[in-house]
Amino acid sequence: MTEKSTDVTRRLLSRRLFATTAATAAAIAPFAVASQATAQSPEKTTAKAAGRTAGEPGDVRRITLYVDNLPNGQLGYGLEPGKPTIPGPLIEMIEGETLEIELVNNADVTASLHVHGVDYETTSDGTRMNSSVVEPGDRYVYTWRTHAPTDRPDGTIEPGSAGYWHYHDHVVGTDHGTGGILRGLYGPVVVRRTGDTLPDKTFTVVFNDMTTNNLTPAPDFTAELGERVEFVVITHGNFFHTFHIHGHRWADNRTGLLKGPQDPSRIIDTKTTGPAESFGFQVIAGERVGPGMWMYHCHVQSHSDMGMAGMFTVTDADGNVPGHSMDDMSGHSMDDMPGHSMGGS
Ligand SMILES: [Cu+2]
Repeated sequence: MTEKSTDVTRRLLSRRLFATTAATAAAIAPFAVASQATAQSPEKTTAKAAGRTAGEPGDVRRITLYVDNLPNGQLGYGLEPGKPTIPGPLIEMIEGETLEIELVNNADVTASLHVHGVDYETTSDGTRMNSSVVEPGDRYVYTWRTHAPTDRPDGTIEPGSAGYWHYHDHVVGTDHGTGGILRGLYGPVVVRRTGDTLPDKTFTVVFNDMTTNNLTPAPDFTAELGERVEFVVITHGNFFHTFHIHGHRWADNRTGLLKGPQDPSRIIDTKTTGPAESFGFQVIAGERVGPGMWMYHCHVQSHSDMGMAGMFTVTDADGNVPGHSMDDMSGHSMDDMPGHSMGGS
């Protein structure tokens, strides 16, 4: 038995033990808020068939986001009242779009919404200092704007908004939202550029102190061989981490994809990330390596040993992984995660 398989076996065992002893109420898959243009592709497609790209930006959109208490003292954002998730919903935009987010605070503490990467005025920065926090029972509208790259008069280029970003509370516990982030008030934002390649599915991994998505061990994700899978990786808390995924690699640039065979972007399978940093990339599940149970984990050894490790399971077309039973593939959290069930969405 190789060292790797020994390790996987041990992980599966400890995972099963954990499943029987710990409550994982917060392990709920976030819903995505697709941009209008993104949402126009109705049927599920695979990368093999599709090559879908982000369309033109839509008009101003308005969504409602709820803050709710979760069991065990945790907090979450959700698209429906009483259905918070950790991480919060994936919010997608296309450069040029404006999003108005009405935050409804159903929790028992003052909360807010602070975003990274997009354009907003001080009235939308989610701080007590700028009176943009929401008392329990109240609601407040935050406005996020995005723009495409433009030429400045001085000949330089103003960058566009496209990127892998995130949002979080900025008021629970301290005026920096330290308590809100710790308890689960964070989520992913993806701003795409018109023409960007769209994924079949997106998974969000948030290293938050010594948890992953406020879970220990880390949640599991499943895709089918050949699916275009997007990972959004965010870090919060007090530690630096090193994200690593087995069997897959990506380009260390805005999209994680190469623009051509001569694109000089460095290809990596490991990236060190500190508090409030975020990045993302796309892979073809199992490309050149096939179906399997591919670990993803923090590569700071003490961190992975303490549970910052989960499974990226790539199944064949029948939903199976050669050499593993269905029982092996059922991590504790996957059972609780709609949309992350075996066989994909
Ligand atoms: Cu770490």
